[in-house]
Amino acid sequence: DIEIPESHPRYESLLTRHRIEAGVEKGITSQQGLIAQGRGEAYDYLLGEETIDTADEAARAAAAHLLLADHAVLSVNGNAAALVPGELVELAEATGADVEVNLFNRTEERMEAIAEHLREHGAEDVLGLEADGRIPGLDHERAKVDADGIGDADVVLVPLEDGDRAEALAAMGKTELVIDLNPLSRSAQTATVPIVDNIIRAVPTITAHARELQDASRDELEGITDSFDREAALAAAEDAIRGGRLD
Ligand code: PTJ
Repeated sequence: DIEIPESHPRYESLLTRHRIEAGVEKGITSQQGLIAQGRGEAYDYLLGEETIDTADEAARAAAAHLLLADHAVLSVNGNAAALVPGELVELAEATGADVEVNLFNRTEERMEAIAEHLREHGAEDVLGLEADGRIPGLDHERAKVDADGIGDADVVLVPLEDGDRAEALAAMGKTELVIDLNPLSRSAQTATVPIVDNIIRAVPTITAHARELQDASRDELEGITDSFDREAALAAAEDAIRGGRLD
């Protein structure tokens, strides 16, 4: 393991990189995952590596959707598993959501390695290995889901999703909660709730809101989801990035 002093000005960013590298070494994260992380880092740098107010509001709306759901599923890919395995398990526990491994570049080895990694971090049931359901409109491998998981879900959290799948899930009528640092990506653009923030910060933020809203009434939760303005959140994130560090 490498040692990064916490006082380093870019501590979190270096820690994140290290986790992604370790993920590749463990057979969890794909090589493409490294490229995706690099792209994400560039946006995060421009955002000031912090959770902007509208991302916090989005995280709160996402928490309300997860609590209101009949069946919520957290979709986990190779980057999410490497970066926030324990945090995803905590979010699942706080909201009653299921956890499903769902990969862009699906291989049985990586499916197994990620499921095992999540179990090591406390997950009891990990879905995704049965793959007896399909997302309509996608080619074979990328369409695979569990029929009693994402196939059945009314609310899905899809961190770092590729645009095609985000669109196909939205076309199935699912409420999509997307974590993506690029507010212009098709995933963020098609999401019911786009959370423009680093997954490292976003997942614990959603969990904190879910815990705080634990005893909220249905009316109160619906008030939060109804008043969330996705267009305004996307515009604010884009402004923050364009204004970036020039402010
Ligand atoms: O493990 P797999 O096979 O499912 O593959 C996962 C990746 C992420 C490689 C795959 O879905 C992919 O290629 O995604 P894209 O099209 O590169 O999109 C990833 C998006 O996530 C980009 O818009 C990035 O800006 C964003 N992103 C990258 N790292 C982070 C991030 N968003 C939030 N937090 C991050 N740490």
